[in-house]
Amino acid sequence: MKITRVRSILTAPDGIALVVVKVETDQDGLYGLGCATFTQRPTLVARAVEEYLDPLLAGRDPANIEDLWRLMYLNSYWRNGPVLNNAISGVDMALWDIKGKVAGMPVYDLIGGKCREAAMVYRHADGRDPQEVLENVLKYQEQGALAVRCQMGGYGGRVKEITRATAAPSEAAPQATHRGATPDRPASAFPGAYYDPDAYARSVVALFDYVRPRVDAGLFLLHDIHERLAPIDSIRLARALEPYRLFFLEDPLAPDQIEWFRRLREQSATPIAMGELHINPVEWRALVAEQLIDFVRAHLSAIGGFTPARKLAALCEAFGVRTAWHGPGDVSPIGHAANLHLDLASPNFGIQEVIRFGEPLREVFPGTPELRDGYLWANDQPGWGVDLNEELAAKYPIEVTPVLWTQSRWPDGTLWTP
Ligand code: GCO
Ligand code: MG
Repeated sequence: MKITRVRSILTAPDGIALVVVKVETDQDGLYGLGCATFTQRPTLVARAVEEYLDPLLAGRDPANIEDLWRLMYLNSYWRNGPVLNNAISGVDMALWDIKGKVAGMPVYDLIGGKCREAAMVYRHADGRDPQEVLENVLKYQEQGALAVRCQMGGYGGRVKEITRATAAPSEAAPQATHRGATPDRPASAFPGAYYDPDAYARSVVALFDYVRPRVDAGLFLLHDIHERLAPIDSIRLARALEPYRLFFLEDPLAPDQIEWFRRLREQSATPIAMGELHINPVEWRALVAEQLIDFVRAHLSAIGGFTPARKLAALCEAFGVRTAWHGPGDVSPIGHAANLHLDLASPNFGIQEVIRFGEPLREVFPGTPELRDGYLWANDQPGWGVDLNEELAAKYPIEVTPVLWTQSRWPDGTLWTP
């Protein structure tokens, strides 16, 4: 069997740019699909696939996944960047899809079989104030959710976006439109997504103080700091949240702050989740081996796909760390299926993040996993069990514009990790 062509498909059925890679073979009708979604830089991933991986892989046997993964990884000499990792992931997941189709088995069967029937998921409850967040949590609770993430406003609390127009030097500083986490800022402030880290941290404690006693005691609650605080303020917040028994507190620190995790661990018993921003194995090795985190959360395509994620899951198992793979809207249904197959086959699975899959997305990707009663369910079709309707995908072109939300700023205008 030989690979004949590797190409990428860009589509945005639910309004978020997704990158899918298709690996075609010389066997009639046999192909595989993989997720390569880096939504902030989708066209670069597509070019890496078509200009470098397609010629590299043409004529090779798709059965040798381990060898092909290393071939793609080492071929650029410089490695471990998000663009190339995503491109490698697109091919890697497609090769697993092909292997499953050849064997007539879902991927979770290929890697050892099910440890559980379905994966417990958490839903996202947002709101402008604690009351609105609570209403959304209760709505999910009624629908059978077992776990809910609570956020007030965007990441970092209520964010006020200043565009170039409102930040013209002749204008007075834009005024705060609501109390709380929207700060005043200097006149002629740079454009960006402004938030006040101190007000944000206080608002999170107030949020859980309001929500926790008003929902079922057994409902799991989560929160994502999204690296919005200075390290010591994250530690203080993790301690303040202990009485509310979070299932986990996510991204209290940035990937390059490994030393701070040691301090955080000594200070707080709030369970910690980390890893959606990881791209290089050195970023997670110490966190897992020193048991500094409780849940690993890699974005599968950003670390290079299913092959490295499977190894990461096994490493975590040895150290008592559980998995909580990244599953937001900027993961394609193929990527969600890859998360799910790993969830089903990993003894140390913890929880799965998931979004509501919109109707257009389900039509473009027939076989998308089903969300039911607080769990995500896979079908038992060979490979990932998810296909791509390319004609329909073409009806949802992606849009490439400068990303504003990653220009997150503190009240004085300082850029901070988004
Ligand atoms: C999460 C996240 C995401 C990211 C997004 C970036 O789901 O935990 O932090 O929503 O912000 O994937 O593109
Ligand atoms: Mg997150």
